[in-house]
Amino acid sequence: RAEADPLRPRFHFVSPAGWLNDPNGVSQWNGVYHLFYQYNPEGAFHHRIQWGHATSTDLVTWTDQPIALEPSAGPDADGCWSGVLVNDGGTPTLVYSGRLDERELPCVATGSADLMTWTKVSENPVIAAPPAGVDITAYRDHCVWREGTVWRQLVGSGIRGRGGTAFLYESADLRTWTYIGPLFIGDASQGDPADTDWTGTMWECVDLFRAGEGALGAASLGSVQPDEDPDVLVFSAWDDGDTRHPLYWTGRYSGDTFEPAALHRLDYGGRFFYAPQSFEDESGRRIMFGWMQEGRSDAAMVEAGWSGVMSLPRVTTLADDGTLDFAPVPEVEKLRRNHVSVPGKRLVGGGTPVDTGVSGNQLDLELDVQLAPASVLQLGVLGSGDGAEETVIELSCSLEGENGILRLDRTRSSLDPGVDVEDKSGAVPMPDGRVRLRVLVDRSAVEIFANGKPLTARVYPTLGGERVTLTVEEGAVTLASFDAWTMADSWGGPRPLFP
Ligand code: DQQ
Repeated sequence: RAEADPLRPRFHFVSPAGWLNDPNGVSQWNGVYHLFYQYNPEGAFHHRIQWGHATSTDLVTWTDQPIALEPSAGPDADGCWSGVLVNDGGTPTLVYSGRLDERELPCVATGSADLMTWTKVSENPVIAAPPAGVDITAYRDHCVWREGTVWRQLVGSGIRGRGGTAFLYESADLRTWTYIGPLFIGDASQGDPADTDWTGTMWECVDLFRAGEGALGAASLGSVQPDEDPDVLVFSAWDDGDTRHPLYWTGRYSGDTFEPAALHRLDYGGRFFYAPQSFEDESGRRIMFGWMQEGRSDAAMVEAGWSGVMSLPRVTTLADDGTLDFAPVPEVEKLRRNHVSVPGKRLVGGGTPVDTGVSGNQLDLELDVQLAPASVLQLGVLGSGDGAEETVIELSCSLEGENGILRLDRTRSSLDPGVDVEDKSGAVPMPDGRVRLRVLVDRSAVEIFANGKPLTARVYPTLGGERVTLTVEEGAVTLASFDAWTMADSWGGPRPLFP
């Protein structure tokens, strides 16, 4: 079952067995990139979560390492949930959520110099209880940074009847923490759970960093002047209903609070790029990973034997309008093979698909297009010859020709009636109708970037289609360039799946 699975991605990171969810402890340490992740090797379901671990020198090929953290008698007996890695004066240190009896508390483990063996500290849990007297919805996940001579920590949470929040703490040694207060409290009464930017009743996986040139890291947080680049508070909006999507506030972190300026959607795929975590690498880039969860039933996951895909690492930069832009790290281009360049042309509406001559189920596509006002361009991928299945990426330009919408239409992406095919879409700036579109297709994983705005999702084609088509549904589109590559497997072949 393992190697033949046509839906298992080949150049995205997937776990060697069972279940994967959030990226954890993402970092670069003495030149080596470390990716830890929420892992259940026992099967493709979320249970008694451990920390899987993989390393890389190029963010493209990964080497599996021994399990970093496993539940043991004590505060993490029921799971080692999400957390981060920090450098405590040369000692690699993990701060994570220990789960016991359906609640989570902050725990710490220290690592060997090579980050391969981890020892839980005797002080665990390092915070004995959530803040007293606050009616919380949940309490877990961590953002930890050095500020001057102290450590600061955010723990994701929510206050019942009000909204999501992050509690701020301070410590001299990562073992004893003083509660400061909520950094900022969202307002769950604004909007409702159906909104793609509803802030939820709990914030999972909070991640605070400085945006902008040089991607200043957490070390300099708190030292900003009012006119400088914004700080960014990323969180995964959660609710005990269905709400699961990543959002971010831009604003100013100063003193003990965060003054929000604007709220943004982080990825238009919503739950398909969930629980993102970022770090600043040794070259000063801010790199983010997210969990591309499945869009199929629990039973289908168990049957497949694996679940969850890690997104490609993304470089996060600050756009001129104060929002974040994203692009896959350039290292990914190492996997490109068989370059095909589709000749530039002007395409006019009529809705007839043009075969591009490009095909494959592991692809990197780069298009530079200009849409006339009110035009609609569709790029079909993973299309079967008979057209029965196709995943459609659509760009539409507004009447004024400066803004538009990126949409992913999955209604024909799969003949399997049991998979998620909900429409995904979001706004994209399109100055002069111009769009630089990047699409990475890796079997069931699709990552789309339109002028830096990402839309990530999963698709489950059943017919093995590989066709790539272009269709101008309305108006006129100039195809300035269209480059396509086949993407090699990062494991030199299919990623084996261990039972
Ligand atoms: N996943 C972890 C939690 C986190 C959630 C558990 C987000 O720590 O809140 O596996 O997907």
